[in-house]
Amino acid sequence: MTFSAPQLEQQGYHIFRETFPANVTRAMQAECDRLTSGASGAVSIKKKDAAFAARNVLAASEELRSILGESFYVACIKDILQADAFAVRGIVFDKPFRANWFVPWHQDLTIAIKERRAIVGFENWTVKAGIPHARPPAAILSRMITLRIHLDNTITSNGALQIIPGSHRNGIVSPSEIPDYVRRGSRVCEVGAGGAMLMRPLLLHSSRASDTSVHRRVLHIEFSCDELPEPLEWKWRVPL
Ligand SMILES: O=C(O)CCC(=O)C(=O)O
Repeated sequence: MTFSAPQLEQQGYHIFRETFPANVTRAMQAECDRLTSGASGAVSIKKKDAAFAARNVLAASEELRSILGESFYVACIKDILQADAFAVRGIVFDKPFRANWFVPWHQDLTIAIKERRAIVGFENWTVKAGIPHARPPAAILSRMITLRIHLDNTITSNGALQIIPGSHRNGIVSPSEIPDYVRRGSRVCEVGAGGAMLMRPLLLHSSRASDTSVHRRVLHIEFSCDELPEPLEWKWRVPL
C-alpha cells in the first residue's frame, strides 16, 4: 500500500499506485456510460445534445456502490475520516469531442443540501440540476475528501486535472490571490485507467479542454464525516 496520510495533509492530494482490475474498470465504464446517457435516477448534463457529465450517480447505481464499498480506496477514506464517513455527492465527468470543456483554477466550495434554510455560515446559495447548493463553513470543507477514479488513461492531452500542491492549507482563497498560487507551480495529475487519486476539495485545481477524441471519464465522489447543523441535511448521504 502506497498511501501516506501525512503526505495527503501536506500536499492536499495523493495518486495511488494501486488500480482496479481491468474487468472491474470495464464494468464501471459501462455503468458510467449508462448513467451519463440519462439512466433513471441520474441527471445527465449536456452541451449541444452531447452528454459530458452525470450527477447523482451513487444514489442511482447499486453496482457502483457495491464496487466502491469493497474497494481499497474507500477503506483508506474511512481510515482518514474515521468510520462514519459517507459519500455526499457522486458525479461522472467526460470530455467528449462534441461537448468538450475546461475549468479555470478554483476550489470546490459548494455542497448539495436537501432544502434551503437560512443558517449562519451557509452562504452563496445556488441551484444546480434542480438541487440547492451552498458554501458551508470552511471547517466542513477542510475535513471533506474527494476520490477521483479514472476510467480511461488520463493525460495532459485529454484534459487531466491540474493542481497546486499545498494550496488547500489556507482555507478559502480569494479569487485575487489565485495568480500568486499559480506562480508557485502546478502539477498535472496523469492517472491510468482503473487508477485513482484523493484530493482535498480546498486544493486549487483546473483542467484544460481535451485535444483528442479519446474519452476522459472520471468518477468523482466527495466524502464527509460531518453532520450539518439542523435543520439542514445533506442531499445525499450514502454509506459505503
Ligand atoms: O474533472 C475535471 O477535470 C475537473 C472537475 C472539477 O473541476 C471539479 O470537480 O470541480
